Amino acid sequence: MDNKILQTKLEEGILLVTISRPKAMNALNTQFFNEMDELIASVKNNPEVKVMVITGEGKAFVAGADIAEMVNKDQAEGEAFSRLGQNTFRSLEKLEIPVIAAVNGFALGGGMELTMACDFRIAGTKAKFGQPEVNLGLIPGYAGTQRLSRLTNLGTALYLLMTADMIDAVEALRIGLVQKVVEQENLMGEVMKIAKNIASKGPQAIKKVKDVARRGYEMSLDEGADLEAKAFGTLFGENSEGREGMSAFLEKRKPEWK
Ligand code: CO8
Repeated sequence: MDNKILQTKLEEGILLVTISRPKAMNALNTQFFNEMDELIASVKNNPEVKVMVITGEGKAFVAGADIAEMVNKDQAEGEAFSRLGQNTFRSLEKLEIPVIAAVNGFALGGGMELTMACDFRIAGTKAKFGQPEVNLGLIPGYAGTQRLSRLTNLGTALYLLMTADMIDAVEALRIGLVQKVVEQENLMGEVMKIAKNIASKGPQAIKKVKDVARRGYEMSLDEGADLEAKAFGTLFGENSEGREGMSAFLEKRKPEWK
């Protein structure tokens, strides 16, 4: 029996990662973070992987950090557990390739924080989002207090963080937390279609657009625009991807990416 929490499948350049601990609603424990760190390291060294998709098995995406593992922690251990998750999610966010969250069900607490570390979120109609930490006398610990306001706005973030309200996929779409809502039974089909579409684009361009948009978001407009100009230039060298893409257009053929 495979006791791994992360089940993976590589298909046409798309790495589908299923979080599989359904008896505990896929709650995030130390084993999860260790496996995710290993997976991120292996993806960095695998040029076959063009896009990563993360989903959950059963009725949850992830129902939060593992409360049973957290309950006996002291102050130093609590802080360390927070940093463990923060570091993993930050490395996930910094992967060069796109990472899509396919939100199939409950994405609560650390689970919602995981979706927010992905590049964008596609939700099935059964998806539910929430930051219920204050119900437990806690606060989010995987940078949810930071990412939620950046992805929506400060008022929306504070409302959700303070009320611990659980919202459905349509409300998540309305506040800009998710980018698309699809019928539950079509979720994985739709997400794979989106992932394959992205994987068909110039791979260097996709990596650059992620890098520039993400890093630029934390800079002034002038600094971000400078980053963009430099990245733009790199796509023009001899044998470059941009040259191939533009030539293919003019020659009315499909580009051949390296
Ligand atoms: N941790 C551990 N076990 C969990 C968790 C969790 N987060 N969520 C569910 N489970 C377990 C339940 O205990 C239950 O186990 P058992 O069968 O052994 O009793 C099993 O999963 C099934 O759960 P339910 O019976 O409750 O299933 P329901 O369908 O009735 O309810 C819910 C589903 C609504 C998802 C419900 O389980 C729930 O409310 N879960 C907790 C949600 C929550 O509060 N999440 C936030 C956790 S705190 C957090 O994420 C902080 C992140 C930052 C941490 C920083 C580190 C310090």
